[in-house]
Amino acid sequence: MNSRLTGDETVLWQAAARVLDANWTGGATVPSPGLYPHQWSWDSAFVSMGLARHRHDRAEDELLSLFRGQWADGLLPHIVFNSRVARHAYFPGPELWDSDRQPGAPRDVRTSGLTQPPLHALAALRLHACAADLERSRAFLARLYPMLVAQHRYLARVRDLESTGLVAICHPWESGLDNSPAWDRPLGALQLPPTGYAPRRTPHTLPTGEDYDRYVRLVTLLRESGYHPGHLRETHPFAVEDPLVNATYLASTHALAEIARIVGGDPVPHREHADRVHRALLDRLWDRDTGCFRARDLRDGRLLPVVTVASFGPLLDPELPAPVVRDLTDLLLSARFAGAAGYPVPTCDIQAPAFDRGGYWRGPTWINTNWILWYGALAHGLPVVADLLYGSTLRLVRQSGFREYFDPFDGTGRGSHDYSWSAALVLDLLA
Ligand code: 2M8
Repeated sequence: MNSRLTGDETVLWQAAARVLDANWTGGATVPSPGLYPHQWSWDSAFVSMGLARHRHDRAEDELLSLFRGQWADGLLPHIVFNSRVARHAYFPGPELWDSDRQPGAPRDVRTSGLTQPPLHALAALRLHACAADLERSRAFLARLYPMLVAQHRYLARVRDLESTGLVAICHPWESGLDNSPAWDRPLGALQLPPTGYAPRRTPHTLPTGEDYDRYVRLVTLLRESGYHPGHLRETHPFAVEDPLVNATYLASTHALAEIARIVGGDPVPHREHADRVHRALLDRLWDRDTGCFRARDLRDGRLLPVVTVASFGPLLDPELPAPVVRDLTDLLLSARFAGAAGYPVPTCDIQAPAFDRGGYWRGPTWINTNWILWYGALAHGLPVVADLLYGSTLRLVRQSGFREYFDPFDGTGRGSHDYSWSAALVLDLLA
């Protein structure tokens, strides 16, 4: 624990550490014991950064445990299932994905067949930056490096659908912002046969049953194609270049270059690739007319209309030109995103018709997205913005605890209690 913490901060720290201890299953952390009883990909990246401040050994195990689920082509699945958890405990369970019938999937663990924002190299480097035992940490990085390289190679080979440098998501779950209003248009265009799935998820009012029919339909198409790259490229109906996903990809590509340097590998190809992703982000997703980044629907070539918190993701790009950073911060601090009475950035433009203050990823404020913006603001030398994000994010957990998400106007906690990344990122903020 940081010895300069005030009494109040120490209490917060200890409470956050208790959440992570309680959600530790022996080799990894569940996002929340009741609602999400398996291991999730970007959750583990966030959680590892908090664990690094509390139990460094566990932080490394967290990432290694996730990579047990990696497929032969490098795909790092968004869920690694715990076989000891009852079948009905989470929908959709392993049977939806059939990973055990895929030749490239691991044999000893069942997984999903989707990705999530690739923050893992960035997380691994952050673990190293606060390691007490540098020799041990270097050995950990050397072990993880080839797995990270394979993860990035998969993204570049299989998910760069139009050879632009950017990667595409093929399912809303891959964005991490599941029911974001940004996905309403491409999801609405999806042809739906009747399915037999009916989610029973009382703590959430959203996504709705109809959203789930569409989510399941997209997975069915992927599974039936054998998760084939050709299907993704040519026919899969949901293919979107998202600014937040690509910003995490870019930040992790930079981190990969640094990890390569530390472990005696060649950083140059990673640096060159980062440069390509940086240029593509600006060429393809920056919308000069509205002064923000937007997701691009590859199936009709158009930018998606709703501005969400993902539009600020490219603050993670260290080379973002100063005028672009200025436009983004102006929007971030405007009534559309920061008008929420001292609480941090909501998931959707408050003035958009789709904004819903209680609607999961359609309006509430989340700790992880605000952590990303805080991190990006610091890297761009914007201490005032970073301080605002820092203070308002901590205010949420002081007021409502480590909830999954929060009302952006009054900070009321929503969704699950004792949510791991909310606790972990508070540890990282306080460190
Ligand atoms: C939520 O996503 C899962 C599907 O992957 C779900 O709704 O059941 C999202 O908040 C996602 O970003 C997160 O990683 C996951 C586990 O916390 O839950």
